[in-house]
Amino acid sequence: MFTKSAIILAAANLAAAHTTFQSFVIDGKDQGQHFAVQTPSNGNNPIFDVSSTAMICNGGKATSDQVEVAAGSSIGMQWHHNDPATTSGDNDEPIAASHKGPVMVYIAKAESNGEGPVWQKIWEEGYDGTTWGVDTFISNKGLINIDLPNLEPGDYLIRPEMIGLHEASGEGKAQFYNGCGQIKVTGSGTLSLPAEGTDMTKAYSAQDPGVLYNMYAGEKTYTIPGPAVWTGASSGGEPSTPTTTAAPVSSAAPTKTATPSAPAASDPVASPVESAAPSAAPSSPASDNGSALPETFTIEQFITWLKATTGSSASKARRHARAFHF
Ligand SMILES: [Cu+2]
Repeated sequence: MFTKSAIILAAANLAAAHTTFQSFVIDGKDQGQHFAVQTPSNGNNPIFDVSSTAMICNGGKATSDQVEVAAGSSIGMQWHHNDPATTSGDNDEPIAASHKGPVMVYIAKAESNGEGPVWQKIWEEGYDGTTWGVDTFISNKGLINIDLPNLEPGDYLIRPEMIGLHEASGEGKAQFYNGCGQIKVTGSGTLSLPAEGTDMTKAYSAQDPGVLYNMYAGEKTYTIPGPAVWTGASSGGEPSTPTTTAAPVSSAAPTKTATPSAPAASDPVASPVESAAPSAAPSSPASDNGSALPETFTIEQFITWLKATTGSSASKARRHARAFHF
């Protein structure tokens, strides 16, 4: 169990271990420090105000360079704790492990400058009850690698982002990190971005459950803030939970629009669970799917049960979280 003082002590040690997006990695090759990347005006410091214009591209200035990448192919975005990256002895490279939270990627047409409701979320990784998006990010040494949607050719801004939730039980304390890169999409892609997208200065609110969040409360669920992943995104877009398998989209059928994957109909949790729990569970209706665990169960049933159980106490945990003063 965590105690309040332990949390305060931990938080005090987390002060300045931030991160920035610094280069593209295409076909395994780093394209060069800052090449086609809008370097943030604020160093590696986080943004706290979700309505700030820094939420668009972190104060980065547009430059004339671009990275070329074919529609539907993979694109890597490399982050580091410091700029330039510390090569050795930096325990907070690419980011302090305390900075747990989601990782997301958005895209917009370059001509928009990122301003207004122009962004589509194309990838996200939140929390599966064990691993955060940031944990994966750290094990990948700060590289966010995703597959681009099958976009029509043109100039785009791509915007990786992560949120550090280590102090986010206090309103306005979640740490937002983003950066914009400039890409020229080549190839024979056919998808246009929807006319209406997300304005990054309005994408989140300070009270969103995924922004005002006590990561020390032991909740096993987490709601990634912002819009849903665009259905045109060909891959990613699924938090890596063990209950869902992202439906692979055949690259041989580039004109096909990917649909977001849903839990398979044959998933065992969909069938009613025959009650094995005799009298102990007082108020659970027999028709409730998943609130009682049978004597033997699949991992999917267990996760559903766990979500149902922890979900019911989530709002209470958040109220407690607000009482903490760091
Ligand atoms: Cu930090």
